[in-house]
Amino acid sequence: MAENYQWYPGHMTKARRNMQEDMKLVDLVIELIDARIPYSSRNPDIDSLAANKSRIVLLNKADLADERVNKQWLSHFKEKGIHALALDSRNKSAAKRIDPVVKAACAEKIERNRRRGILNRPMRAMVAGIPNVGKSTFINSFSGRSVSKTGNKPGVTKGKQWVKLSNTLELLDTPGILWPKFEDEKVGRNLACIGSINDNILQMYELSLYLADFLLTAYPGVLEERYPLPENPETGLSLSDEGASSVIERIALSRHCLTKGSQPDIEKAAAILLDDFRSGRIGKISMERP
Ligand SMILES: Nc1nc2c(ncn2[C@@H]2O[C@H](COP(=O)(O)OP(=O)(O)OP(=O)(O)O)[C@@H](O)[C@H]2O)c(=O)[nH]1
Ligand SMILES: [Mg+2]
Repeated sequence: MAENYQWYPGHMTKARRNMQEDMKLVDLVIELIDARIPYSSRNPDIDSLAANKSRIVLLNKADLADERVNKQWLSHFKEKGIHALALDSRNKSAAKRIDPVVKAACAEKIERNRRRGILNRPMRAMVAGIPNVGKSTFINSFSGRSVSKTGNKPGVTKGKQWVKLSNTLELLDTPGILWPKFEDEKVGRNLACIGSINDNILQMYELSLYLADFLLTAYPGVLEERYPLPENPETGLSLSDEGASSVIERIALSRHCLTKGSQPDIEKAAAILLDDFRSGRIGKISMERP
């Protein structure tokens, strides 16, 4: 499970080495990023690791992101000459939509092979992305069988396994795990908001304030819709007029979460807000725009 990932320098070195080894075997890299935070969930090192390879970017978990913003990201990547697709990986028929994108991304390589007289050699691809982004889910949907366990398991086969998907494509059955970029504090926070890095109880309240702040500004009205509350009788202010900390307090009140001393249980409320956001119950929301 993604929750078990701890990115110590040693792990990062190992992940990088694995990635470099696997990279030698493939023609195409299918890079999964999270549609809600395409910037924060993308590891820029992939650009040098996958230099000279055909590339596809998949905006995964697009079902949880803002459709309008998904479109903006797709045109952003298109402008940069990168083949991209927005996707809900759990949906098997949607996963098939990448077939023509693969052909387009590999067109040059296929043509080069043809000129050298190499015909019908399938393109070899690997799936890469940070933990929990949906790599295993995608591989299973795309291949139509259960080749890759969702979650993490020790004791995998030493030899590389290939899954033949069609006459034109073979997939490495072990996904490449990319390390997140934590250097920027905001990136770390965004990754934590979508649940792709450890929740630390102490930091959870702080994180919920960050998320509430973002939602109040970028998606006015969604919090009121999810946590209906009359205006504050003391101040006469509505939820959106009050700051993030009072949002959390009022979520606690609306969910009847009280501490033993009858105070709003803000830790519980913080967990509720984060959980509701991660599972899409607050709505389709994108935290980053191109
Ligand atoms: N809503 C939604 N959930 C998804 C999608 N793709 C994957 N998930 C869910 O995201 C979670 C993680 O998916 P995995 O496929 O295990 O992710 P992974 O990248 O293989 O994770 P690691 O093996 O830990 O690196 C699972 O609960 C999936 O059901 C998607 O497109 N939409
Ligand atoms: Mg996996």
